[in-house]
Amino acid sequence: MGLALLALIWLITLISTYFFVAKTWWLPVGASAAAGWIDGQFKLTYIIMGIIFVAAQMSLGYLVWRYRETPKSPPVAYSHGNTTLEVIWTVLTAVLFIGLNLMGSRVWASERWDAAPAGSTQVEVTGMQFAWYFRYPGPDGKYGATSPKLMDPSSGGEAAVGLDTSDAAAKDDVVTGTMYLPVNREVDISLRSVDVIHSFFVPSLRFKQDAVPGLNIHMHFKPTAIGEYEIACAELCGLGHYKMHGMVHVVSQEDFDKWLAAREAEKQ
Ligand SMILES: [Cu+2]
Repeated sequence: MGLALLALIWLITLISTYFFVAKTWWLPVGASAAAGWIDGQFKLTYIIMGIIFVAAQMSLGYLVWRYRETPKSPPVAYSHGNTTLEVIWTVLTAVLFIGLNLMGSRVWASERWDAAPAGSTQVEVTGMQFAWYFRYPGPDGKYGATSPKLMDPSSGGEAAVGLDTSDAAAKDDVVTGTMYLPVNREVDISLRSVDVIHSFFVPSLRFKQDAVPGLNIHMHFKPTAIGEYEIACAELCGLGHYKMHGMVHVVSQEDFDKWLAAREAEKQ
């Protein structure tokens, strides 16, 4: 029985480790400036945790077998264990946990707390049950006023985000259901939510941030490869959560300008 348990524990350990080593369910190829940084952090975390995981599970399997019950086994005795060892592994775990957190938080903090560079593409992202809307401030570079009183999600587009069309700055605002971004230019995002907490997640851009009702959350990131990337809502936000999906089209600056000009023209 001891040997069967040892084999089972080792087998589960090796099979689950294999999927991480073979990167079976890995993230898609990174397409933003922070991707290398974030992937490096993932790698470091997985390597350290992987070594600890394999060592712990292998020893567990071995000990289960080593101290199996035999006719000669002595009666079970209570052992307190070893306080010094407990202190050591608790401190080591804490150092590792806090250290990895501090390292990882620097990536997020640089996108959150450092101001977006001048000349960034401005996009306001609004999450609502169950769609994403994207607003561009237009040639004046200023977002027009919005009001919760004007919000009508069933109408979609400008009405969904509650755009106040009587505001002069709102005249050239473009609201779309698909996100377009120019490549290799920093994007200054204003993230908002109409109803509940949503999470704007673009795996390829390694970007994920909650949208919280009542808050306008500024973040910035830089897409570095032309392509189409999937947006998912990463916060369970209601019955239609699974279909709260969208696309980011990262295009050349020229294509972006053309696309935006076409949207402006549609408005007139
Ligand atoms: Cu959602």
